[in-house]
Amino acid sequence: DQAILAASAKHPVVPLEKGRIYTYGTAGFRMKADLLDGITFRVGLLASLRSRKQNSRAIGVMITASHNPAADNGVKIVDPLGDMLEQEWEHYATALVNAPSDEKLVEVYNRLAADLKIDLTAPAKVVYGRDTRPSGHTLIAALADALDATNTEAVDFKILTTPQLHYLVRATNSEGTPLAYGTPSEVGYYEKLAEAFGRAMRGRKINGPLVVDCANGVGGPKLNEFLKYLPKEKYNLDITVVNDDVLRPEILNLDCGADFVKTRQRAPPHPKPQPGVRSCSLDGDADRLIYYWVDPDSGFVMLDGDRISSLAASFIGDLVESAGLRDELRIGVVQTAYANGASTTYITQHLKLPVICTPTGVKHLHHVAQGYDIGVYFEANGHGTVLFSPDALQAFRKTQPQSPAQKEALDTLAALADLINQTVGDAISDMLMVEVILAHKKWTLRDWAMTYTDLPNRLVRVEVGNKDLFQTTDAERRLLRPEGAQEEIDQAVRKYKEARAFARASGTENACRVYAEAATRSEANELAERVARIIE
Ligand code: NG1
Ligand code: ZN
Repeated sequence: DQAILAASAKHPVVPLEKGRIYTYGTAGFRMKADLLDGITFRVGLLASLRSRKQNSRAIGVMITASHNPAADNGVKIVDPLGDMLEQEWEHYATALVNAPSDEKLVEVYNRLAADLKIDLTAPAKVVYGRDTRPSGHTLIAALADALDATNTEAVDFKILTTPQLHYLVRATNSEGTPLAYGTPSEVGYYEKLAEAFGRAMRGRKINGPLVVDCANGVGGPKLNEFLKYLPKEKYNLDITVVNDDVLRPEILNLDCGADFVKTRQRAPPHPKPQPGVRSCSLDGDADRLIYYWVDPDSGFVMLDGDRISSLAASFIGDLVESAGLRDELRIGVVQTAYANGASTTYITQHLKLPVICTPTGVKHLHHVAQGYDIGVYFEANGHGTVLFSPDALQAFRKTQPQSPAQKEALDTLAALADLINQTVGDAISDMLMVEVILAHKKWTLRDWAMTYTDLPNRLVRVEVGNKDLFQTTDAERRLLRPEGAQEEIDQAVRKYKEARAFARASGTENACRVYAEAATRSEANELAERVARIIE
């Protein structure tokens, strides 16, 4: 207790105005970096408790604010298998962080340990990393003080992408077991992905050069490093890394990156887009991916998370068929309400695969995807992955092929399961998956874009007095409160063809979001504005 008290005094939490508290949200704690020192210290305390509760397995802590501006930062916890912190524990994080004094903090800490039957003398281990934000350096010091005060083994992996940290947590905990996920080092990550990429390509060639915009974030140096592990000539791999300047923090996520491309629906202005060149953007911590090109005739064309999801589902579905496993393995596609309606129709009617809709936030999608043998999940913003169950992995290895085609399908599936990050959405791993699929299908980005036509849509952010008044049901697609609002939205939607609209409170900002889609662009805009006026 004395050690925690003394260390906590060095890392005070900045009090909020009366009635407001810090909450562990979809992305952990995320805000202006200068508010985060005390919060990060307390998250360190929780990570040590979590490790002790989880039989001393390693817990991860990642310091990043993803696509947010450079002045922000954030801190989140990664569970032993590399997935996000169990939801129940988000409340414990909130309780620790909002304790009003150092003494109360120790009280909450000890009460949690007692209630959860945690042995505070058991070993604990926390592995951590951070993105390229300058504030990360001091936040790591706060975290290290908490680990020191609680006698926790600390492993500092320094600067990493978020998905690399998730990989390292799982690799650390599975090392030396039959479920070993990979060597628990940054090099181990590159080697695993490069080897799996080679097996998945099976001698095929990449279909043209690719420009990768790294949002001036951690993805830049990491992708440059990773490229050293890939034999470029062998696969015709011609990747140009742009926006990879991490020495000027102020340009992080500035007019570039996956979030810019998705929300502004245009290519980053720098470097000047070359018509026809295949391009993609990562976000500031390299867990989101958006593809696009500027068409000499029709202008900017974007291939977002829904496209990546349907591309993966289509390819993997065909492989499962060729592998003779269609009746054995259940494939499901998980989306949120923000998925374009045309993608949902394409997946259910053309690919004949079930689509499940969950609330926003990848933890919800991840959880539902785990219920399938092969669970494909992506948010429209480009964050997602494909999960393979132990049964699926076993089937890829154990099925006796009756033909060379069946063998090829089984081997390709096994390679994809190694190539695709199983812990969390990973832009670098997802990019390689997309490249493998396009190479197998011999598709250009235009071929990919031709699979279906997106319904015109519009997303608007609406300032409201109190966003907590907005309660939803049906995976956030309908409002329960304020009373009467949903009836008004329904009436507005009925005025348009092929239309859909919903409103919900943002989980990461103090505002509501309205999404609308309809048969034409002007109708989608009009509907979005009508709904915005209803909830304003
Ligand atoms: P909120 O602010 O709850 O809409 C946003 C994104 C989510 C998710 C989280 C976490 C949209 C519409 N919402 O959530 O998809 O990625 O941030 O980063 O893009
Ligand atoms: Zn991110």
